[in-house]
Amino acid sequence: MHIDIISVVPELMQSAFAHSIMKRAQEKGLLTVACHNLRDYTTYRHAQVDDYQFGGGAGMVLMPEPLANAIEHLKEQKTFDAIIYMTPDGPTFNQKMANTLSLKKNLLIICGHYKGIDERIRSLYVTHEISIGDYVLSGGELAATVVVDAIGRLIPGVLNDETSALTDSFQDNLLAPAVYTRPKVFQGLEVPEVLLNGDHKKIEQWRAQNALERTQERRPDLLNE
Ligand code: 6GU
Repeated sequence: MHIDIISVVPELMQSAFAHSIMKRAQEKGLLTVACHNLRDYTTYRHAQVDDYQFGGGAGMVLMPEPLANAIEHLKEQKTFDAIIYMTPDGPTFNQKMANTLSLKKNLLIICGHYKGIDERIRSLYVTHEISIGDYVLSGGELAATVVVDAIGRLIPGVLNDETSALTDSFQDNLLAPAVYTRPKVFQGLEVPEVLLNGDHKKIEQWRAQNALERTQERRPDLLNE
């Protein structure tokens, strides 16, 4: 998969993609991420990319021409399966959306900043909009890193143990079961006996039960989806 990201502060994202699983995905050649600075695509003086909004009101808006220049430039090099605008007024991101997007080949993500982007870019170019939750961030960059991480780890071959994404929380509308490691007793609390005796069938049963109980207790809404 290849992901292009357009942003006014690409530096905000670079380190998120340079470590851990995102790093491994790129080293394995399964994922490439290219961050593009919107200021490289403006023809306005002083690398201006934003302006006051028509009609008045607080906050700057990203102008349409630099965004269109950047998008057109990237579209000349590849065909995008989705052009995604990160925005708090989009549909809320979830595991199902991550699963769907992880099967795509080329994604383009547009990060807004300030009050957002000129509405005409949304009309003309954007095919998908994504919010990561009901709160407002200063820009789409942190949200884009969340989305890229969630998608990237689902690309086949990225995770070491291919089954481990299948046992994640949300993968089948269940939260993941509790996990334990050494020592067997910690501050008086013991690891559940069933996990220690090597009976894999019993362990699977315990995990399924624990996942169901946790979901009922913490996120009953998931069970009705
Ligand atoms: Cl995608 N962008 C911004 N600026 N704020 C957000 C968001 C996105 N998702 C939740 N809050």
